[in-house]
Amino acid sequence: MERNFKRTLITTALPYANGPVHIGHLAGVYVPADIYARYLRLRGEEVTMVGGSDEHGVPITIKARNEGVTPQDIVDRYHKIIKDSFEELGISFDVYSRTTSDIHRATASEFFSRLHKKGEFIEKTSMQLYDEKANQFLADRYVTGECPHCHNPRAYGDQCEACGTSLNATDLINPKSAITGETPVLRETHHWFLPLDRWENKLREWILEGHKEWKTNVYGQCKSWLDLGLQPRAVTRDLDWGVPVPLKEAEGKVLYVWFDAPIGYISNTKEIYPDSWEKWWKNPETRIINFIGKDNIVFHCIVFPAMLMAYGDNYQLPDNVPANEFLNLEGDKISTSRNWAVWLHEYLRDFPGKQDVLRYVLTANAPETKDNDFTWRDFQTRNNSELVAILGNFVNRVIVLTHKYFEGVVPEACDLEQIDKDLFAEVSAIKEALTQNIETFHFREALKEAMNIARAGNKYLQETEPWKVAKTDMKRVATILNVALQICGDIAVAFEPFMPFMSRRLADALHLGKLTWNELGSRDIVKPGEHIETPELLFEKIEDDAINAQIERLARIKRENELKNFKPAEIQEPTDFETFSKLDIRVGTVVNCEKVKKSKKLLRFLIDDGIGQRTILSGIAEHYEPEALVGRQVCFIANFPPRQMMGIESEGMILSALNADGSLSVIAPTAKVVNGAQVK
Ligand code: B3M
Ligand code: ZN
Repeated sequence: MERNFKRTLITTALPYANGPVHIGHLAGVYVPADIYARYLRLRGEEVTMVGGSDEHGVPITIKARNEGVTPQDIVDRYHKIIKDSFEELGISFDVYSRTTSDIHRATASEFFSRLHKKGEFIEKTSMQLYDEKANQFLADRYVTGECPHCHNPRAYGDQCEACGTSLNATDLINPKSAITGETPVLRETHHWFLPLDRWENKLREWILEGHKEWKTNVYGQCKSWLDLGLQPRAVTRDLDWGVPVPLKEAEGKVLYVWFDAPIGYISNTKEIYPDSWEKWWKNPETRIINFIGKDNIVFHCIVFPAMLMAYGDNYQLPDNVPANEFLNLEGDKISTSRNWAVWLHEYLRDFPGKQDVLRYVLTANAPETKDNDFTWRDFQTRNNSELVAILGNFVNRVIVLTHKYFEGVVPEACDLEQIDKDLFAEVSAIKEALTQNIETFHFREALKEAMNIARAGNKYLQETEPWKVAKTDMKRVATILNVALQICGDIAVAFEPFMPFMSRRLADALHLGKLTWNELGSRDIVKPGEHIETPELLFEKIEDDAINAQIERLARIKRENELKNFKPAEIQEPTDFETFSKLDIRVGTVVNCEKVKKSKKLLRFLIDDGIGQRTILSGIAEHYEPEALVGRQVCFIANFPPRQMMGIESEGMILSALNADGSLSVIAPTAKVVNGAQVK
């Protein structure tokens, strides 16, 4: 493959250290970036992957305030969780740092100073929202209110999540402070703005003319931003958490988090290469790739490039920004605040040793071209019927056969037959497609191709049937198993970027040293004469219990959210006591209760109402076991005319309360009363 660059710098979006990372982050950014980095390393290319935690910004200060701790406490806590869990998942950062590091503060500060000296900012005094009770200016997530575009009542001061529009806090209708809930007032303040409009033509040319090869979602978003026309953007904030603005007249102000965060990519590079970092940033022979999620496109394709151009000094712009769409969870948008997520550190705890399974499923389902859905059932199916049944099964069969016929020693191949040559040809074709897909950031397709190697291997065993040939021709068996073992070697290489743990175990069992992409498809990866270890099974079946526990956890969270977000219905039209008293509500004891045949909802009650017994049907079968209600008192309307349901006459109606999650709970007196007592 021809290269017009010498090295690749891979950057990964810096996750906010206000919570752990979840599968949405992984599928969108870190798993694809890691696949790409590992692939380039297998090719022997010079590559660096940088990452780190984004430790500034309003969400962190809000979280600290809510918990009564300092922002530093918050970022220390989450930085550690994030860093450790990435490491355990095998995300192979060359550096994973943080934006509260000294080197970052110094780098961001210098960046601002130079732009300031060069006259790259404009200064504006404007009216900003101010919380008089908290004594502070409010920007970004410190303000909520109604979106002026779609009228979502819960838009934030930097963005409306319902319609995706980026906002200024002063755009919100009926703004409220997120700190005190008060209505803020307008107060004058002074800020520095980066006039993006100055860079509009250059950005147009660079992206719209120069990067037509970018993913359509990325190109399209850039085009619509550019077509709307760029405006100056404030790069400073009135806040006490962040990188201080390095100007005397800017006391109490910090850099806007989106100004300092992307500079983090530079600081992190400096951290590992204090003396040679510039060759990664200022040398046109270096290619920079930004892995991000779709909500960060504008900052990486418009704002940060404008900052780099304004800085000058030969800073290179990204060569590609393969942003992904979003991953949903069981049909709903992943949300940190609603706890609707599969958290990486919890996954690692609940599924120890199964890093590769998650990496596999997230890649197989990667939201590369559209939003996609993660479900636990799909996770289980992909493990059981792909990893176990296709991949694991093939490798296991080959190794077991090698032990059975050759005491575990790799046999020599004799003359190859057509079927053997066909298999090698097939693997070569797969390698080409696999390589092509990785090179163009189509990792899902790439993974499918890698899986095709295992499929081809299984087919080969089925067709050559070495267990039958063993009765007559051991030389042929030797060849077949030699060939099949080469395919196992191919699997170790091809899957290394996707499932590095499995790959290493397999490579160790086959006595392969350092893997290289070059050997993929060759006929002598696995050397005759080597003794093959029997590895533990590469993958094991995931049982229903483990999956059900996860599904139940999500169901519980959903219920909790419904309760939290419950909004009582509007109060009905006024009525009067006379109308109320026409309803004869009474208490009775349940003498018998059973399900109505052929009905999902109905229970049939026999109620002792003090006068006699009456039958009442009630639609609560989904919420109660009938036996559990026998002997309990309930309230019912006694003077409804009888009515037929499912061929049974119902004489009244049992009263229940409708809960936020749709469940029904029968109404009962708090102490036992006589049957027939009236409810007043
Ligand atoms: N922390 C936003 C995010 O996590 C932001 C990314 C910064 S990348 C320089 O989505
Ligand atoms: Zn909106």
